[in-house]
Amino acid sequence: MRTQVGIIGSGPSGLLLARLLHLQGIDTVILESRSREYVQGRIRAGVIEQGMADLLREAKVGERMDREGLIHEGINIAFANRLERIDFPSHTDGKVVMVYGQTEITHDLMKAHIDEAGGIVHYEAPAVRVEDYDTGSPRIIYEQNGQRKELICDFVAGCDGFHGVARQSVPSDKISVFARNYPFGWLGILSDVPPVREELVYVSHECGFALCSMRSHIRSRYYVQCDLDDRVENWTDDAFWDELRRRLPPHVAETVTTGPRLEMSIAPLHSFVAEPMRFGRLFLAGDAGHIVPPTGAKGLNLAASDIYYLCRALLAYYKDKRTDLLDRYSETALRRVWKAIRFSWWYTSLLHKLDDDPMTHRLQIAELDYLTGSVAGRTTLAENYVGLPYETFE
Ligand code: FAS
Ligand code: PHB
Repeated sequence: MRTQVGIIGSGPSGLLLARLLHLQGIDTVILESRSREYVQGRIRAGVIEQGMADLLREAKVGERMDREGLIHEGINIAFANRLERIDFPSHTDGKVVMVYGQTEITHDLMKAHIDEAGGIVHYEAPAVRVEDYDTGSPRIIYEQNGQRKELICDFVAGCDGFHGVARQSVPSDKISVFARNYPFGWLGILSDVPPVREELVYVSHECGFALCSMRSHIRSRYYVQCDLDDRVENWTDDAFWDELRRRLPPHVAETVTTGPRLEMSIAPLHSFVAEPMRFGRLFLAGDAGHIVPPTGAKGLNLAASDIYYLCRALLAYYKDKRTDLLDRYSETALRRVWKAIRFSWWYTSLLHKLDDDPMTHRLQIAELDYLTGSVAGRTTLAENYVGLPYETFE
């Protein structure tokens, strides 16, 4: 089988790239190891930067997001029994974020690209490796129905996430990796209860981090920092709600509406970057190239900026036989990635319980007191959270 752009992975990166290329008449085939139902059922990100919202609109899949998504003009930070709000528009020339679950984005992309446009996605067809990516005809070796097959392409987009095979198809001496693992995870609950506040609440507490988020006005997403060796089985719903309220300021805790879990899971926190993100005709995008702790709500949004650059580079090649944007993809994508990696690391280190030394938490409190009490502090928080600008790439 042959196509113009072979894509490994049908998460947000792969689906968005396929959709954008399809709208420009470029043929793609997506190979996805899991079933469509499995991919559709994943509960992940919740906050979208303006750049990603605009890209979804460009992909003509923004209609339900604009109808059902929640515009948020700020976040709250709780510390030392205080609740301090960071306003976005007044510190970023009017920028805001959108709360709209990754699950919904995946649904909208699948509906548009597969169901309505007939885009080719082979589910339960895991890629095994990418070969000949330094030639004009790279090949994706994959398995389907117990048979080994190959997809010959002009280009391969490795959109197969942190555990994918695209990055692993590159010899280790051709790729540099930078990694930092955090000694804690996030225990998350999804529940059909109204959120405790209309905007997100990030919590720094001596017992650990917490986050109050939502998917709608009647569906909430909460997280508490937990040990890496903790297990969902260790937690009853009541135990979760008690721990969340313990970490919130009392005047906020008393307004929490509790309810049964729809889902409960534990996610580890990592920072990871692979350099470069381009190897001949193989390009990495999204989690295949980088991972951030979810504290800064950057993971999904970095996938979007990668796809913004990669799509434009591929279109410049097919429309005008230009290779300059292909050559600039990795450097341009990584410049934005590293700034988000830095912010996510810094924001994670600021809000989480890092050790048992009381001095550590007091220094965190002092930094939060300074940041929320200073125009410069509120500006740096706001401009990073709403998302740093995409580079001009044309
Ligand atoms: P994805 O991992 O979403 O998709 C990769 C796809 O490739 C998957 O469908 C996988 O099945 C497939 N695949 C893997 N190997 C393959 C192979 N060999 N062959 C074919 N297909 C293969 N980000 C936020 O901004 N906020 C959050 O709160 C947040 N929470 C998260 C919680 C968890 C548990 C995880 C894992 C991530 C979270 N993220 C969050 C980050 C997440 O949203 C990612 O940034 C986003 O899914 C990136 O999308 P993709 O790059 O498409 O990768
Ligand atoms: C979420 O709603 O899942 C969410 C929101 C903000 C974050 C992380 C997760 O920083």
